Amino acid sequence: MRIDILCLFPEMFASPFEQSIVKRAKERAIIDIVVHNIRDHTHDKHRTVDDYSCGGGPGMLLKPEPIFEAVEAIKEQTNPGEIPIILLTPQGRLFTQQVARELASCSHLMLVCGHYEGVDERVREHLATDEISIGDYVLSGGELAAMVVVDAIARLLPGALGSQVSLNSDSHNDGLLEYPQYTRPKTYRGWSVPSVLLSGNHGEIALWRRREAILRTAKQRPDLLRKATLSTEERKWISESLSSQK
Ligand code: 6GU
Repeated sequence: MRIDILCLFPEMFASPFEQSIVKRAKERAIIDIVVHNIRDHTHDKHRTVDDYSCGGGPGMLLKPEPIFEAVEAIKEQTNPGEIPIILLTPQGRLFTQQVARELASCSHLMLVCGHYEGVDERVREHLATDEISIGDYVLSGGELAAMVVVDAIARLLPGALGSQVSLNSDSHNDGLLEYPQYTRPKTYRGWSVPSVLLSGNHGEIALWRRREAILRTAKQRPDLLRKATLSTEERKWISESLSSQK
């Protein structure tokens, strides 16, 4: 998979893409990440990328021309087919594990990082094919969001992780948060690992984990439960646990 990132601060990407899973995916040629500076596609002496908002108001906007030209230059170098062009902006659709899976199936993506007060609307209307936000808060630029998106995609690509098993048990994979996990020692500062996990009874362990994942999701993220598929028995666990807390 190839990901082109268009931004104003390419240096920001150096360290995050040189560690851990993204680094390994690059080394194994599973992913090719190319970072471009939008400023390289300006033509004036001051390499201007921003301008005032028409109609007045505070803050500067990213001008359309360097962004259009940067995208077109990349398209010319690579396969001319349809490439998703994703604008990273707080106004986008929410990035979730589902969206990460969807993007991980593409062979080529472009991520355009917004900045300042925003981006000229014509980039949204006539260039971007998708708009993504990583959550309901405002970052000073799209670069950190692009790192989040690339990381979440990279670990889904076949061969990027040590084992595919670790993907299946991830939080959010089945719409639930992950169950609690423990390693050794069996007792640490008087806090013991739940005995079921040391029982060797795989049926009991799976049941305990499922129940804990459901109860944890009910407590921390009740919004996720609406979409999860639960049995009548599992729904009962939730109502029992809620009534025992009262
Ligand atoms: Cl993609 N960009 C910015 N600037 N802020 C954000 C965001 C993106 N997602 C959440 N907040």
